[in-house]
Amino acid sequence: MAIALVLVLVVVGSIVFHIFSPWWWTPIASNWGTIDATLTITFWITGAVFAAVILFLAWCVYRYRHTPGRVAAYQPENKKLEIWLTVVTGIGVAALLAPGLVVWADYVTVPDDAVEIEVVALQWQWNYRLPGADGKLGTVDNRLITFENPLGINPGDKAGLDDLVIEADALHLPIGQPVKMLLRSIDVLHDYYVPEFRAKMDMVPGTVTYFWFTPTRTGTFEVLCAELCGVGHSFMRGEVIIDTEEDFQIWRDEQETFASLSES
Ligand SMILES: [Cu+2]
Repeated sequence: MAIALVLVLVVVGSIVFHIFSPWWWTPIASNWGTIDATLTITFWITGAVFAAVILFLAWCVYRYRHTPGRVAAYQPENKKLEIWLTVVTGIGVAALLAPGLVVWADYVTVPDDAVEIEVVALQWQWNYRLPGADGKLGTVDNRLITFENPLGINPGDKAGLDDLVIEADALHLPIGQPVKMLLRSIDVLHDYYVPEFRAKMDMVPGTVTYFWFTPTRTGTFEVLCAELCGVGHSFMRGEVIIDTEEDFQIWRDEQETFASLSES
């Protein structure tokens, strides 16, 4: 009886803790509300199953408690119960997976008007490259990386000369503008993650990965590396500042281009 009661309390306690927990998501700052929705659906389904299983266990502990003279009956097959459990489990698993597939399709379909911004990760800092007046990023090659050319921009490619180079400093982005984040790493695996944007992606040396998002509110947001990348991993932080269009232009005009960096 006491164990059955403890099991019921575990369920009640878990639900109460979930409702009153001080830990919850940071307020969202991007278009990815659907990612929160999939998590909420997951919480509802797993929460309901958790409560159902534990309460069933509590009921069994109470209902079939030891009574002198009572013996257990062995029932290896029960078709009706097996069909019922398979169908309910199948629906539950499909409901967990299907919303994610819909959101993932959006996540990998970059809008045509997205601006390309490059993030270059290295142990242990974040660098960025923004397209210059031509609106295009020039080609790069990691073999061209030097102290003066930290991103390995190809000096022979005219499109790269006006690219803006932000080295180990905050990235500014304008509110409401979809951005495609092109992710490069020049050493080990990293992962670009801003919790408020609800978007992240691994950065893999030798390839360019990406994700896209649209900032929906101004403010300063912390960038974290979400892939253990060496002893400095926990210090691999940065800032993204979402500006109004006017503030963004002011910041943008102050940045150094690749051409001006190579002259100095
Ligand atoms: Cu890292």
